[in-house]
Amino acid sequence: MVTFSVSTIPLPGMTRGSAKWGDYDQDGDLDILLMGQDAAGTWNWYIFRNDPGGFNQQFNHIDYINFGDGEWGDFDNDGDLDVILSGGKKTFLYQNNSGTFIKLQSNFYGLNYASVSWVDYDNDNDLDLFLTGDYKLGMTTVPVSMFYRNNTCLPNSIPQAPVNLSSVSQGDSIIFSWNSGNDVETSSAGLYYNMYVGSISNNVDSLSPMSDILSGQRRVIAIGNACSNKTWKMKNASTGTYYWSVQSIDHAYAGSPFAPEKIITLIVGNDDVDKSSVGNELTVYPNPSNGEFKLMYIGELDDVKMEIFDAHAKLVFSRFIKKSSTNKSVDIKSTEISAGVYTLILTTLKGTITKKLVFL
Ligand SMILES: [Ca+2]
Ligand SMILES: [Ca+2]
Ligand SMILES: [Ca+2]
Ligand SMILES: [Ca+2]
Repeated sequence: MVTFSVSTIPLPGMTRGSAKWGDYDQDGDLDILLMGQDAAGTWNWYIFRNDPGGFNQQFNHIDYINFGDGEWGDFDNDGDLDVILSGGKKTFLYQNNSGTFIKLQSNFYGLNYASVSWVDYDNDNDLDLFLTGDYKLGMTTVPVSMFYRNNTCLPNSIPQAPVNLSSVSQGDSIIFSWNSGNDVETSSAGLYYNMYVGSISNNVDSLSPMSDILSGQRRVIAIGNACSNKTWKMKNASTGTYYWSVQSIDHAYAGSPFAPEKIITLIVGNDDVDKSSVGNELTVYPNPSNGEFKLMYIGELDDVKMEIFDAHAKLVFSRFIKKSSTNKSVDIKSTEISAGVYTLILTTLKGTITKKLVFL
């Protein structure tokens, strides 16, 4: 069973609205945009800044906005997060002016029961607006869905990739880290990050970035899966080789290309680890050996990937052994490897087995 702990961080109760995360002050942590109705029945929107020790209220705008939605987005491409709010038959756009929010005149429909989202639907590198909700037309109310194309600013430039990617294994975890990317508009400290991890090159089967990993183009309008962090821990990982990279995301939700892909091999434990029935079917003999040994198997096996790693988890030998129904052993010569204790990993479709291998 998955469990979560309840935090004691104090925040006002809100209803009939929404809560969104964004680093509006570009200091590398996520702040909260909160809108709706508070316990006193007042229709408010707030920003709570993420500070050491808790969240501090920065704004308390009584705009009589309720039954609706709010969202962060850099609509004017100056690199900082602005705010759109809709609800209570109103829609307001606030421009972030060095941390102070200025309400702009706009021609947006005022909606009730509204949903708002930024999206660059015409792919011209600025955020357009999508609004849905109830619109009061005379004596009747009609549901509407509205696109507003952004014509107000210079196009956003996509950020540059993070640099100095590194990773280290720790038990059954891998800790990934990198240094900041860059962007013309959004400060380096304000960028978000978005990772992929795969079991083969250019694959996302362990962690998907929801981006095209070749171009970096985002498939969603959202901050990255690593949020504002420049380090990320993958827990409960299995023995194996992992291919990974990370991209920067700016405040217009544009993704940089991914940094050049990195590789890390994780070996969980030093003792024989049998993760499948294959452990009863594969043995090596002799062990210890002088580098020449036999891989012996019982029954009809699938193809076997054999990898030998040194004490620093560096791959020193690999061989792919094709499926065979006649030979019950395969001679392996790895005599160029110096004496020592190594880890042998055998992978088949049935699973993985890890063995300690000693060369004399
Ligand atoms: Ca922040
Ligand atoms: Ca802005
Ligand atoms: Ca656009
Ligand atoms: Ca940018």
